[in-house]
Amino acid sequence: MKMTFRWYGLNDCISLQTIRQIPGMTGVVTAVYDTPVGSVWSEDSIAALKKACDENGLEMEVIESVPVHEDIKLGRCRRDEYIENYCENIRRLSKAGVKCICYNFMPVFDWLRTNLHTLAEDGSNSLSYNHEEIMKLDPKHLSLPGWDESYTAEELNGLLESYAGMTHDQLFDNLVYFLKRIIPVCNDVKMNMAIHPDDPPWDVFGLPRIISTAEDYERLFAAVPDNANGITFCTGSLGAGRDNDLLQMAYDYAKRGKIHFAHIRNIQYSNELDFREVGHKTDCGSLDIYGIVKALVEGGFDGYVRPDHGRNIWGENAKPGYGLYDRALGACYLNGLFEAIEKGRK
Ligand SMILES: [Mn+2]
Repeated sequence: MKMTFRWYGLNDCISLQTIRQIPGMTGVVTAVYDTPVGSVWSEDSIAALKKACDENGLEMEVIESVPVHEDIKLGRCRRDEYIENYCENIRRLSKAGVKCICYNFMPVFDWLRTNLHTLAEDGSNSLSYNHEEIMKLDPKHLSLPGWDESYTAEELNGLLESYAGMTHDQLFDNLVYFLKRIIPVCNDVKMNMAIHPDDPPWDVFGLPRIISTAEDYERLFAAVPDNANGITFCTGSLGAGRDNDLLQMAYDYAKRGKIHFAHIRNIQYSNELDFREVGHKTDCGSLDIYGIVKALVEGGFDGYVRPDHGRNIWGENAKPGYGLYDRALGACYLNGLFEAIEKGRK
């Protein structure tokens, strides 16, 4: 296992000098942020990130994310051009020493929350999700907290219309089309692809979502069985699905060598669908983080881990979910769990 920390590049207010001081940190998870989705990343931009990491004794072996252009998800005619660009990014990143790429295949929206600053009793605040509030929203006139307003209202409406009537099977076929073209490149250059699950793991605004359950994973692995076609096991995303058996999934997919990357965080259920993000420790929330780490270790997991979202604590007012303090605490807790469980088995 290698413990890593998400870093938003040279403009991140959390510096690499700071990250390297967290005990047990081996590297960062980052991306090139200066290029439009679907384009090829410049070798200079990749090299600048790599150089900064090298200078701080941190590895840059995981990229999160190389985003997938909507035309690929929609199966539009320009998809081949965007897939070729994606393949070129895989080659360039591999040349820079990257071993794993995290991506997702969620139409239009990725993560969805209704409040980014839900206050807890201890005075900390964190992200939360309220399904009723989501249902009340009109996706065509959306104002969601944290939603990246990279689309104008018109573009968003156009995009939503393009997805009208798209079924789960059609979206899945478009994912397989994409994977069948990129995985041979991954095999050539020894890159692992790690698809992030849907967050939350159910359809939103009538848009299909296809990486939410154990059944979805079986379909994914069967369609493209190569080892390079793996997953990002995100406990907070999958854990919002009350029927997902995270311990079983963690053990099973680790055993099959499918988990290239793990995002670990805890959430507290407030009813059947709603939740808020909490501290990483098991008894802070509804997920058995100890049990999940134990299942990963027993399954032989040897991929990358990062503490996923943290709360705002100690007066920090960070990018939602991505402050320093709570994620650093999470990393230390997770390192402790891994060490104890791994040594306990010897
Ligand atoms: Mn995640």
